Amino acid sequence: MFPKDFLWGAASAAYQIEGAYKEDGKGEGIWDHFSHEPGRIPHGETGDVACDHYHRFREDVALMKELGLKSYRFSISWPRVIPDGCGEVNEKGLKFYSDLVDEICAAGIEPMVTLYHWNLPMALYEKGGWKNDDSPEWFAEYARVVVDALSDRVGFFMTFNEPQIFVDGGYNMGYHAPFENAPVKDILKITRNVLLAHGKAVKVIRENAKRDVEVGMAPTGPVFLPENESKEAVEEARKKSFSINEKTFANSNAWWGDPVFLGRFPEEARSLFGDDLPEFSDEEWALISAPLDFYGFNVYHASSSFGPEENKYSHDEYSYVGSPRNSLGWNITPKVLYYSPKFLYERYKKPVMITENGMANLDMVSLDGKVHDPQRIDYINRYLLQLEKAIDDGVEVVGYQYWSVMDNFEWAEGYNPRFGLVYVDYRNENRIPKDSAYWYKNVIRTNGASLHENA
Ligand code: GCO
Repeated sequence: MFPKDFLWGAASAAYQIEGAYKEDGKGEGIWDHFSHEPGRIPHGETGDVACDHYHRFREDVALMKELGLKSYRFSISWPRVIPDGCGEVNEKGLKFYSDLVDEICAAGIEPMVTLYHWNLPMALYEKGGWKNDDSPEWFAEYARVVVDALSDRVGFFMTFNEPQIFVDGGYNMGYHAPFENAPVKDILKITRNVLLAHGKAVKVIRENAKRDVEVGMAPTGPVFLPENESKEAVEEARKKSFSINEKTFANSNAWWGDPVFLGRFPEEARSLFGDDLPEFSDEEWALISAPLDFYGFNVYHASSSFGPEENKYSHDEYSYVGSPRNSLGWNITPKVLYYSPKFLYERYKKPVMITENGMANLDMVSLDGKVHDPQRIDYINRYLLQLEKAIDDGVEVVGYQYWSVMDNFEWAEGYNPRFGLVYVDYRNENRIPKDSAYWYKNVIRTNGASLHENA
C-alpha cells in the first residue's frame, strides 16, 4: 500500500519546456549555445521555444491541478536568474519563478525545485565551467539567490539532476552539451567541483531556508536486475549496481552516491585512480556528506537486459528478440522500480523519492481529437505495482514524479520522443491531456488502489 501522504506528481526541466530563450534579460546557457550548432540535434531542433511554458505556465499549472497532482518537480534556469552565472541577478527571471511557485501553491500542489538541470551559463563555461575551482562558489551563490526568493513557499530542494548524465554524458561520452570527450583527469576534477558545489548548496539551503525544507539530489545510474529471486542472484545484481570501472565511473551510482551519502569514494576508486583520486579535507568531506532528507532517483529501465557482451540479448524475462521497448528503444523493465529503491534504501538508508520515471511513446492525435496511449498506461501501471511491492517489503518511498508532465525537448534527441502526460502540438502549442493523464488522475485519487484493477 502506498503511504497516506505519498507525493504523487510529475516532473519537468527548465530548458526542456520554457522556451523564451532570450527574453526578459535571460543569459545564454550551454544548451542554448550548443543546440544551435549545426548537426548537434536532429532537424536542428532547439529549446528556443519548446513548450513556451514561460508564457503559458498558468495554463499548464491549471492542467496539473485538473489532473490532481500533489507535487510538481521543475528546475530553475541558472542563466535566466543570473545571466552571467555569477554577479548581477535578473529580477525579471527570478519573478517568473516566484509567480510560478505562487501559481503552483494556489493550485494546492507541492512545488519541488531542482537547482541544476544542465543549462550551465555560457559565461561560466567560457571560464572553464565545472573544471574551474571557483565553480562550487558560483553554484553556492546561485543557490543563495534562489533560496532567498523561493524558500518561503518551496519545501523541497534538489541540488543536481543526474550528475551521471551531465558529467559522463556531457564531458566523457560527449553526447550531451558541452559535447566533450575530456580526459579522465578532467572528469576527476569536475567530480571534485560538483561534489563541493553540492555540499555548499546544501549548506546554503539549510542555513537560509525560510521554512522547513527537505533537501536531496536527483541522480540516476545503472541498476541491474537479478536473473532469478535467489539470494545469490540478488547479491550479484546489487554488487553490479554499485560497481565502478575506469571508463564509465562517472555514470555509476556509487561514484556520486557514496561520497554524498557515505562520505567516501567507492572502494575500488583508489585502485582505479591512485593518486589522481580527488582529495578532500575532513571539513570538505563533512560538507559533501551533510545529511540529506531523501535519495531522489531517476529511473527508466534496468541494465540487466544485455549480457556481458554489448548488444547481446540475455535470457531474462525482459530482453529477448522483439521484447517490449519504448520509442527510444529502451527496455521496459518494471522490476527496476522494485529493485532500485530497495538497493538504494539498503545501502544509503534514506527514504527514496522516484524523481523521474516514464515512457517515451509514438503518441499522435486520433480522429476523435484525443491522444490514446494505452502503452504508457500499461507501463506506469506495471512499474507502480513494483514500487508498491518495494514499499510493502519495507522500503521507505516518499513520492513518485512521472516524467514528464508534458511532451518536451528531449535533449540530443529533439522533439520526437514524447514522454508527457499532456500532448503538445509544437506548431501551435496546443495542449491535449492524453488518456494516461486521466488514468493517472484516478491512480492519485485512489492513492494507488486503482492500479490493481487490471493486474
Ligand atoms: C534525463 C533527464 C530528463 C530526460 C528524461 C528522459 O534523465 O535525461 O533528467 O531531462 O528528459 O530522463 O530521458
